[in-house]
Amino acid sequence: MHAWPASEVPALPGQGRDLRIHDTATGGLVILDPGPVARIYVCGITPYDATHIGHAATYNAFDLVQRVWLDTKRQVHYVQNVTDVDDPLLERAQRDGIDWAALADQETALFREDMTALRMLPPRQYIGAVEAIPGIVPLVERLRDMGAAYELEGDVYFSVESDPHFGKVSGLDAAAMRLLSAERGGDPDRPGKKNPLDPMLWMAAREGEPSWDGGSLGRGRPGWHIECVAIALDHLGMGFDIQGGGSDLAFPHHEMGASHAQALTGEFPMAKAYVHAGMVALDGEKMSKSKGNLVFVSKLRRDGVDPAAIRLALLSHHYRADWEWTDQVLQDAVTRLGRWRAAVSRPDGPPAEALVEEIREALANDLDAPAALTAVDRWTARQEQHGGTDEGAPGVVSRAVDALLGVAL
Ligand code: 5CA
Ligand code: ZN
Repeated sequence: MHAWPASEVPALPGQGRDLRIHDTATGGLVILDPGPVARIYVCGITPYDATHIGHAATYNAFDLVQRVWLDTKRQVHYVQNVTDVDDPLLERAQRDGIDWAALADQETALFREDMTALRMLPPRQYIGAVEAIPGIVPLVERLRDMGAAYELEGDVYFSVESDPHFGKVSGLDAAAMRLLSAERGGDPDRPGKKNPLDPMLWMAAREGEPSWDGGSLGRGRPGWHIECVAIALDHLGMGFDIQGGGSDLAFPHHEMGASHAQALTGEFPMAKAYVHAGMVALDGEKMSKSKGNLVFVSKLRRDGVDPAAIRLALLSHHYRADWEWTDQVLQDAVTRLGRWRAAVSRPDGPPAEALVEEIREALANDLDAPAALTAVDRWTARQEQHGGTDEGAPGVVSRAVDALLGVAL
C-alpha cells in the first residue's frame, strides 16, 4: 500500500538528544540507543470508520518519536500496518450493506488525508493485512511444525506456553489477562483450547466471509496478532527499538505479538521498548468506534478547524495520560496557535537558542510535549511583552516548532 506524503522537516542548529521513553514491559524509562537507523513499528488502524481524535493522539506520540530521532541525525525505519480484514470491519460492512474491501479502501484513504493534514510523517512501509497474507502463512506453518501452534476444528491457535517470556510485556496475572482477552477480540471460553488465552493464528474460511489460500493451513484468514508480527519481522527484524500503539493494545495484542515473534526466532525481546499512549475520552468514556462517541479529524477539518490547532490540542496532553476531549481543549489550542503565529511573524525577537534546547530536552524526556509547549509559550510571552533584537530568532522558533512538534506556524 502507499502511505502519504511527508511534510518537510527543517534542519535545526545544535545537537538533538537521545530519547528516554517509558517501556510498559519494564515499567520504567529506558534510554534507547538505536544505531544509525532507528526501527519502530506502530500498529495502524482498522479502517471501518474515520480517524478520530484518539487515533490521532496515538499517532501524534509516535510522530514525536520520529522527530526526536531525526533531530539526532538518525534515519528512521518506521513501519505501520492497516488491519484491512478483521471481524469489526466485516461486521460494519455487513451492517451497512457495502463491500468490506471498498469500506477499507475508503477509510484508509481518509486516514491518509488526515495524517497528511496533521503533518504526521509517513511510515517507510505501509502494509495491509491482506497483502501480508503470503508472508503470514509460512510463519503459522512454522509455528505449527515446531509445536508452538495447534489445530482446533480447522482453526490454528498459538500456544502461549511455547514462549517462556509470555506475560512480560503487560505484566498482568492470568485472571486479568483472561478478562481482557474476552474484551479485546480473544475467545477464552472456546472449548478445546489448551490454554484459554491462546490466540488464533489462522481462521479457517467461514461461510460468506472472504478467505485466502493458506497452503497447508487450508483456506482462511490470518489472526490479528500474527499480522503485525509478520509485517514487523519482514521489514524490521527482531530486536527493533519501539513497538508502539495505544494502551489498549498492550494486552493481548502486543503481548501475543511478542510471544509469536519470540517463539518463532528463539530470540528475546522482540522490541527494546513497548510504548503505549493513553486513551482519549469523550463524555467520560474512551472514544471508540464500537461505542460511537467520536470526534473525527476529518469532520473538524470540514468545519474549518486548522489542522495545526488540532495538532496543538493533542500536544497539550502528555502522551501517556488518559484525557478527555472537550471544546475548551480545542479552543485553547486555537488561541495558542494565534499567539504563536503572531509572535513568529516579526523579523526579530528574544533569543531562540535556549528555547530550541528546552523543546529538545522536553521531548527527549519521555516525549513531554506539554513542557515543550510551555517553553514556547514563555518565549511568546517575552516577544509579546518586550520584543527582542535577535534577528531571525522568530524564524528559528518557527522551524523548531515545525521540525520537533510538527506544527506549521
Ligand atoms: N488495527 C489495530 C492495531 S493492529 C487497531 O487497534 N486499530 S484501531 O483502529 O482500533 O486503533 C488504531 C490505534 O489507535 C491503536 O494504536 C489504538 O490503541 C489507538 N486508539 C484507539 N482508540 C483510542 C483512543 N480512544 N485514544 C487513544 N488511542 C486510541
Ligand atoms: Zn497491531
